[in-house]
Amino acid sequence: MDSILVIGSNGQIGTELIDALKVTWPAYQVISCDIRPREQLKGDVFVQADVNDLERLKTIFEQYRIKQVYLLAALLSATGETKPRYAWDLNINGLLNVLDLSVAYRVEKVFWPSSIAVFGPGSPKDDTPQFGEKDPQTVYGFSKLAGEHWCNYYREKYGLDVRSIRYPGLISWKAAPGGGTTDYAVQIFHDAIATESYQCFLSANTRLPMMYMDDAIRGTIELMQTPLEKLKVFRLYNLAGFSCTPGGLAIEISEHIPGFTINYLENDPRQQIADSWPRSIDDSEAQKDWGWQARFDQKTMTSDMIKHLSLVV
Ligand code: AKB
Repeated sequence: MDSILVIGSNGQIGTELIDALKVTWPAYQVISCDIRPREQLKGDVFVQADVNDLERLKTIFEQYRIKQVYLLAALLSATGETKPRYAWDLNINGLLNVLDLSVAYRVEKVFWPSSIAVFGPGSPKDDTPQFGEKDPQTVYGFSKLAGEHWCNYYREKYGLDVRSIRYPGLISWKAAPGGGTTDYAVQIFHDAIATESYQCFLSANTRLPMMYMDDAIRGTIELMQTPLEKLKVFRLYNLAGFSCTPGGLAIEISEHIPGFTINYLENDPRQQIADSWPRSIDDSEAQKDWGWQARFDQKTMTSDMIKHLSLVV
């Protein structure tokens, strides 16, 4: 049976993407794959594997007829700084393993997420464009930038159809993010509902690009469905949702939880990472090429997060 393989399926994106893949491609079997044991069965089959273990991955590509791969396993910006060598190994060697196997087993399409972390202090801070200066300051950021080049290399050299989105910070209620600089924008909701207070590791005015998970999943599926001839930007796109600050988000949350209070930690190492990133993203290339348009802004995202989390917390 033709299959879709999702590597890193237990994570923040995988948890939600699998359902969307099943709806979009009902004739395909969806195989969830993670280094951690299965949490709950998402997709049709679960296989445990480390993306760095080429031999193990190979057995999966041999066993199933894989037509699409979504490689979501990665170490994010904050954790990456505490384990730089491992972050590089996972983010780059894992990608190369998947690209090689995808060529060898004639996979039709590969999705690999990049990030706003490819930008740095030399990039324009506002409406950061698709092209132009990129001087990432973190291992995560420069592994994503190197990964973009590798994806392009496999496209050019082997004709592999690899597509990619530079995600902003992703906000979701179904699964927690792990080890990112933008994670505050998820934790703030959990703490607001549980304790009506939050201690933020970024300063009140740190503006960063964010996106609600519903938009991120829809954008990913739309990109993967778009006919190749429409994708002019070598299949790799900036994507914007909205931008927000911890202070602004706290005010928005107070409209739903009037007693909510926030205070700010000083000298957290994640502040420096956030300060090196864009404040907002220009996604006009995605708009032009495949009609991308975000649906959620800060207000609608906040209402939706609080509605869902109030039911589960
Ligand atoms: C992180 O904060 O590291 C990620 C990202 C922006 O890629 N959420």
